[in-house]
Amino acid sequence: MKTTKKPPAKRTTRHAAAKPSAKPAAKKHEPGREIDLFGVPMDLGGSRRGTDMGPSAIRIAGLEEKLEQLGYDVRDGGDIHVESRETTRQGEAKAKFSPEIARCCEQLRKKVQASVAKGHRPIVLGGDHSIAIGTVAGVAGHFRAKGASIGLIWVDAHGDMNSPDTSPTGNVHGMPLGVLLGYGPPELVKLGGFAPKVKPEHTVLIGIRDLDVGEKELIKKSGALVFTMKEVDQFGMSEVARRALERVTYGTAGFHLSVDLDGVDPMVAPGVATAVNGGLNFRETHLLMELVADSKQMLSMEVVELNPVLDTRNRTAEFAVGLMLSAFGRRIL
Ligand SMILES: [Mn+2]
Repeated sequence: MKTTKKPPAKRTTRHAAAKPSAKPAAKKHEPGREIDLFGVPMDLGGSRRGTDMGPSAIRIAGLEEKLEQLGYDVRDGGDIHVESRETTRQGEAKAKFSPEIARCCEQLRKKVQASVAKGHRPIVLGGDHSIAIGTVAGVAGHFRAKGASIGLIWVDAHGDMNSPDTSPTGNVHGMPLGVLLGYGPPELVKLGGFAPKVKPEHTVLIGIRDLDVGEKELIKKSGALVFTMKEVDQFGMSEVARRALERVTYGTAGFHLSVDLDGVDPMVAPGVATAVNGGLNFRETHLLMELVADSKQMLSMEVVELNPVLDTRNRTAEFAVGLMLSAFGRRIL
C-alpha cells in the first residue's frame, strides 16, 4: 500500500445513482483541496475513560502528513477545550454532563461552520460520539443558510438514538443521532438555533448490531435508512454503499460521514470503548470509504470513539488514519 503523490482526481459529474425524478438537483458543493483538522478530546459522553486521548493518537499515527502526501493542503486547528470529568458537574443523570457537552459542541460548531464556509473540508477527531452534535450542526448550519440540506452517513455498532428516557446509562454518546434528528435534551437539540440538523430521509446508518430496547422504537419511527450487519452480510458492502450514497446525495448539497470505530469489527479495531463482535471487516470498511471518495460529495468527516488505553500499539489509530485516506481519495491503483 504505497501512498500516491498525485492529487485526487477532479470532480466530473454528480453521483450517477441519483434517482431520475423530476425534482431539480440541489446545487452541489465542490469538495475542496483544503482540509481543516479539529480535535475534540471528549470523554464526558461515555463511561469508559480514555477517548479523550483519541485526537493525539490519530495525530501520532501521521494523519496530517499522509493527507498532504495525497495532495491536500492541511491545517491543524488544534483541540477544542473540554473540561475534565473531575472538575465538571455531572448534572442531569438521564443525560450526564450535557451542559458541558453542549458548550464544547457549540465551540466545535462554530469552527466547523467557518471551515465549510471557506470551502474547506473539516475532519473532526474524537473523542466520544457526542461531538457529532457539534460537527453536524456546523456543516448543516452553513448549507441551511443557503436553503440546502445535507445527508448523513453514520457508521456504528449502535443506533445512538437513545433519548434521556430510553437510555439505560444516561450517557450522551448513545444519543447524538437522535439529537441530530430532533429528539433529546433541548440544550443539545437546539444547538446552532435550528432543529433537526438532518432529515431522516437523508440519513443512513451502517454496521448496526447492538440496540437498546427503547431505542429500537425511535429508530423505526424516525424513517432513517438502517443497514444492520444482516443487510451488510446479505447484500454486500458494494450494494449497501450504493444505496446509502443514493440516499444521502439525492436532493442534498453533499453529506457528512461520521465513523464510530466501534462499527468496525473489534478484530480490526480493538481500541474502542464499547466493542461489539460481528462488525464491518477491514475491506468492507475501506470499500465504503473508497466509494464515498468516488461520489465526490463528502463535505466533512469525523472519526470517533478511539480509546488508546484499550488499543494495541496504536493499531486502531493507524487503521483510522487509513480510513480517512481512503475516504479522501487514496486509491489502490
Ligand atoms: Mn456511536
